[in-house]
Amino acid sequence: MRKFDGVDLYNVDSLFSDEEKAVRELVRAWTEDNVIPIIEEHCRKATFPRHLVAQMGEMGVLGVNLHGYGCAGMSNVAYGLICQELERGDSGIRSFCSVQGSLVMFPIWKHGSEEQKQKYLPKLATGEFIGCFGLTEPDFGSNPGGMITKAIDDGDSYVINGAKMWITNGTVADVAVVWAKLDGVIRGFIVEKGDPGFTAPEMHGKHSLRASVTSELVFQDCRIPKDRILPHVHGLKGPFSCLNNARYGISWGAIGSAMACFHSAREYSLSRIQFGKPIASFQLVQNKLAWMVREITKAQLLALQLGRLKDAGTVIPEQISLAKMNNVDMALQIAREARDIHGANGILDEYPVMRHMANLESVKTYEGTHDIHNLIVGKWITGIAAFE
Ligand code: TGC
Ligand code: FAD
Repeated sequence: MRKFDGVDLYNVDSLFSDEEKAVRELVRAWTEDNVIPIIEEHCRKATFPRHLVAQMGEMGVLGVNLHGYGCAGMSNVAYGLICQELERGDSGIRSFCSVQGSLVMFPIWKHGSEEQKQKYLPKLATGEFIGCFGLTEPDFGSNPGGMITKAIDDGDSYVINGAKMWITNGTVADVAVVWAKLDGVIRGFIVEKGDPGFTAPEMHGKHSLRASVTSELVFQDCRIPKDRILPHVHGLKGPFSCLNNARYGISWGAIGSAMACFHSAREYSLSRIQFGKPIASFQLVQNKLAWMVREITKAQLLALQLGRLKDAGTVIPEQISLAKMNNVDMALQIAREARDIHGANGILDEYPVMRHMANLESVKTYEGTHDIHNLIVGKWITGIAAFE
């Protein structure tokens, strides 16, 4: 198979800065050399390639769009391109980076005390610490405002009781940013591995994101010191402020999955001979490939404009919802068409398409399901919240 060299019919490259292109090339080469050769084996065994964490830290991609505390302070577009390249390898690797940077480092950076920032951010940036983000509960997924995990004020400690589910990185995390109600108001707490009353058993049996750790977080009279509350945020806008960043990254990451599936389908169609000709010479196959490039191109321009709005500080959550919903849907459809072009071979793990397809089923659901994002945009259009 020819080496992947991007998908860029519209010269979108000309819209990136030199720094943005340089970081994309760095991460593209790293993914090619370090993720793609090993990822199928990790998926087969359902193991997370943990040794990659320090390498990601060394490249500076963890919390790359944050300033200070050992973070690279690059643009949101650069962060998006990093997500794209990581997810071309595997959604689980991009998930790791999203959770660490957008869901753990961001809330500490934005809502934490100076002491919390000094203590956690440099180690999270290098990958010495791994983080996870606990919002979803067994009975509260799309509706996190109903959460029952609760903290009570007990002298010099907070005591947390409850459970979180579907938490990326949970079992391997050193630091968990956990959302719980204190006196009925949602607050963020930093729970550390080894805190009394805290366990994080791994969830098994996933057909999707197999190279990513997914866990429960269980709090049974979990006692943490008072200085572990995030002091500067109250209410649901705390976790949602983090989700804005992670959903933004996903809108780019999905393009990476789509590119991987398109690339594999194009190469396969050029080499697979049926009826005496490469299948790429048949009009119906070309129609599918042309449709893929059409959709990838639209997704690239959508993500780029979203990134520029985010860099300008004018982005609104509804714009992020539209891009997350569109680009993940686009990638999932491309994965399915790419599988079709590979014929029976498409179901083998010799090719990346089925893995991307299965991963994207999770990506469609997490960080707000496709339909929840539809409803967020629907509310922006009509002024009516149709969630309840
Ligand atoms: P609602 O009444 O609309 O809002 C409550 C408060 O939050 C504020 N807010 C936001 N703030 C910042 N950014 C946003 N995007 C915000 N959206 C809402 C809002 O202004 C309000 O503030 P205030 O001051 O008035 O209190 O909330 P609701 O309970 O009606 O919920 C609406 C809904 C359904 C859209 C929301 O709950 C939702 O987005 N649900 C989806 C849940 C979700 O995305 N969960 C993700 C879990 S984390 C995850 O999946 C990680 S995957 C990691 C990986 O591996 O990559
Ligand atoms: P539900 O909310 O039960 O939804 C089920 C279906 O009902 C969906 O189709 C949904 O769109 C639909 N639905 C729900 N409400 C409405 C409505 N009002 N109107 C119309 N349709 C509706 N969470 C974390 O906190 N941290 C993590 O790190 C994390 N990582 C994850 C990793 C993986 C691999 C997965 C699969 C999930 C992860 N999640 C995480 C959880 C994820 O955010 C939730 O799964 C997601 O928010 C949806 O919640 P749910 O699964 O409970 O589905």
